[in-house]
Amino acid sequence: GDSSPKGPFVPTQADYQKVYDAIASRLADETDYDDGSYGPVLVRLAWHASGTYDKETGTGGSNGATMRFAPESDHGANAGLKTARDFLEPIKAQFPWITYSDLWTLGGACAIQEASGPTIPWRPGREDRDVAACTPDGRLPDAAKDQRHIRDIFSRMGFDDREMVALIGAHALGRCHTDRSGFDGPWNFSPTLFTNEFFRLLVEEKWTQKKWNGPTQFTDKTTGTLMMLPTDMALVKDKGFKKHVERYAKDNDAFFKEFSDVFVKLLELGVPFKTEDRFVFKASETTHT
Ligand code: DDH
Repeated sequence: GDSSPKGPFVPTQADYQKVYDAIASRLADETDYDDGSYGPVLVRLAWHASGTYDKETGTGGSNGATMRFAPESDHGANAGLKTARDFLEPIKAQFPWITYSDLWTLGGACAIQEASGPTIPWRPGREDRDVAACTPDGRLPDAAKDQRHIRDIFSRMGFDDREMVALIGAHALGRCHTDRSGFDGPWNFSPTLFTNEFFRLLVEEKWTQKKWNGPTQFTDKTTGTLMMLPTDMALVKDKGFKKHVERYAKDNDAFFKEFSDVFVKLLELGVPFKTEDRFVFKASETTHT
C-alpha cells in the first residue's frame, strides 16, 4: 500500500529539533568568523527582526521576516545582518517548510543555548510577509542616545524597566564593528559565552571615554580593550535601571531566568500563534553547560 503522507506536511517538535541541530552543527563548524562564532550575530538578527514591534498599531515584530527586503535590510541599524541571514540560507534550503521568520527566531534561541546561555522555549507559527509589511526606519535603538530613548523604544514594544535591562544583557555576546555601526570592540573577554559579565563589568570597572575619531564610546580603565556604548552606560546612570544591573551583576541565575522570559516575549511580539505550547530544544553536546 501507499504509506506516503497525505495533505500538507505538518512539522512536529522533532522536526524543529532537527532544524535546531542543523543550526547548532553549522555554528560548531563555521568558526572562521569574528571571535570564532556566528552565534552573536544570529542573536542580533533575531532581536532586530523582533524589535520593530509597535504595540499601538500591531505592526512590525518577528512575524513576516521583512528584513529580507529593502528598505528594511538597508536600515542603518541592520548593517551587517546579511551575514546572519546568509548563514541561515543553507538551513532554509535543507528544511524548506520552515518560514524565514520562524527560522530567524529559532536561530537566535539556538545561538543563546549553544553559547551556554539559558534555555529559550520557542514555538512556531510565524508567516513570511511581503515587502509591503516592511517597517519604517527608526524603530530600533540608537546607541548614541540616553535612558529616555531606551524607555521610548522599549515601552513602544511593551517592556518595563526590568525587562529592558535584562534584554540589553545580551551584550555579553559579540562585538561592535566599525564598518557596521561605527563602534568598535567587544563588551567582555568571552564574547561567545552567554554570562552576566556585561553587568558585572558595568558595575565593577571604571569606564572612561575612548579617545578616537569614532563615535562616543567608553573603554575599561584596566585593559583599555573592552567597550560600552552610551546606551549601555545609561543603565548605570539611571537609578531605575541601575538596581537591576546590580542585581544581575550579583545573581547570574536571576539574570538567566529573567532574560529567558523576556527574550521569549521579544521573539513572540505581534505573532498570531495558534498554539500555546512551546518547545524546549535539547542543546548540542558541545555546549559548556
Ligand atoms: Fe545590541 N548592539 N543594542 N542588543 N547587540 C550591537 C551588537 C549586538 C544596541 C546597539 C548595538 C540589544 C540592545 C541594544 C546584540 C544584542 C542585543 C551593536 C554593534 C550596537 C551598536 C553592531 C555592530 O557594529 O556589529 C542598542 C543601542 C541597544 C539598546 O537597547 C539600547 C538587545 C535588546 C539585544 C538582544 O539580543 C536582546 C548582540 C548579540 C550584538 C553583537 C552582534 C555581533 O555581530 O557580534
